[in-house]
Amino acid sequence: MLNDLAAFKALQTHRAECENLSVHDLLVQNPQRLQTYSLEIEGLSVDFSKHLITDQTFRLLMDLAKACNIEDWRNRMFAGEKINHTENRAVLHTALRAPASRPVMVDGEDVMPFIYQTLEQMKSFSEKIRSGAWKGYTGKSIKTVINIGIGGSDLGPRMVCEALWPYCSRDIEVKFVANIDPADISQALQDCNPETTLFIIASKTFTTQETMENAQTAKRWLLAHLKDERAIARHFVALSTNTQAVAAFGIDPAHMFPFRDWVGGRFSLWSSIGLSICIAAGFSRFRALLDGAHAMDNHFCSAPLSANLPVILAMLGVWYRNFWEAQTYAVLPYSQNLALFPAWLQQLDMESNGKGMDREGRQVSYNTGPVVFGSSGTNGQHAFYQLLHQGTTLVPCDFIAALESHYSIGEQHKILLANMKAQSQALIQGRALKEADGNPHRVFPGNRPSTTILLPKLDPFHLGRLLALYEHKIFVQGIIWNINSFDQFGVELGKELAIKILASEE
Ligand code: G6Q
Repeated sequence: MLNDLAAFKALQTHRAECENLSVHDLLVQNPQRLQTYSLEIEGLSVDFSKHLITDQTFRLLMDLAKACNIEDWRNRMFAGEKINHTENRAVLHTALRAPASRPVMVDGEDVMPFIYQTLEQMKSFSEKIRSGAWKGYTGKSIKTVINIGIGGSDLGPRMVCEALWPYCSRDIEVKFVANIDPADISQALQDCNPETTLFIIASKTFTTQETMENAQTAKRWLLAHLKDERAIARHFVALSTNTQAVAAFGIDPAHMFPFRDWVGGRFSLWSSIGLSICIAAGFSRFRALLDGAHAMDNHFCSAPLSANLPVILAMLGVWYRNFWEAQTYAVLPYSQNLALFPAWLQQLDMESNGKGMDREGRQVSYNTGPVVFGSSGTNGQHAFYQLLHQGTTLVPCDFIAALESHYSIGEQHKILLANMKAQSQALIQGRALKEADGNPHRVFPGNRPSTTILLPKLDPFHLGRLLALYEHKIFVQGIIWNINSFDQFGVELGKELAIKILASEE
């Protein structure tokens, strides 16, 4: 097991030596520290100088990464090996953003032609919707698009559409319905005109209870107004792996945008699940998002471990989770357009690494994934940051911001960035009793770690890189913890019980 490895034990011994480490002192004493512990890769800069680490810690963390064969596992994932062993599936969201020229084989088939054929289908359809060439049943162009999906079929595209808002068409409104609460679909339909509304039914399995129920409601709503089954073909499309179920629902498989079982739900925004992004922001923006993610894939595959961003972020997370017993981790984007990023990341991280069995089916004897939470800054500062600064729990934080704003109105962006800098500084430097005028309530313990990630601008390319950075970080942690990050059996029991409860109430 992980905690039997010599590299793990060396970190345990080293941890005891870090008890009195003051990172603020290290920062003051060593002006080179920021340079040593930051990386800039084509404009994306990551500052990890405010972590509870020394050169020795960093070396030992990299030794652990090596001992866990990160590079080997990474290569196996990219090559299409079935590393999701509990479901006997490959894990190939990376192929969705790769160039067409390099074959990726799954079960003897090169999947790249299929990927590019689907991208072509998405391009052509989204362009027709955006130009108004696609007509609804009564001959009118589409004005509202409603994506009905949940979990991975919702959070990714919803977050990206919000993040790329400045790039999105103002002529077409794109909405998202996920919840089985009738309020969700009812409110989404409230002001829609059935003649100009398109429904995207996004479901990998096409059996998910919430999505199917909401899709049926949408179909009834449409037919109640347009009174002809033939209208469905002009107002419904499906994003799925399940052709049979799509046809059974009444959607022509010609209007289905396929993907394959080697795309996990929480990694699916790069697949046809991204159709709403193509419609909202345009296909070229979606392509730029894929290209950004691919650039991060290349970095992850080629950079040595000690200069590899996903590996560094992952190992810092392991340091706190396994050696400092940190239960939680906060993600704090200083960007209104990234307001949904914490919810997306929460699923990505907690569904991937919230596991207690190792790959061999043994109960682990060490911590795995943390509780992930967060919200956009500066809003969070006025809400839960109190605990980050003075609470009794260590919460490592990630601050994320774009250096350039899309908006030059007022002084807001400058103030936003100043606040972010101030927070990471306050967390690490703290305030001693003397500086707090002897008032213990105004003391900040300090020594609270954070990473700062800066993008040049929140554009599709850099957003793609940021998302892939976190995907690979979580992958690396799953390998260290020897768990399968790609299944999600933990969501099943509740689903089964809900069906039984429903049946018993009928
Ligand atoms: C993600 C999960 C889960 C999934 C939803 C929706 O990795 O598997 O969030 O995306 O349960 O599933 P469908 O797309 O099959 O409706």
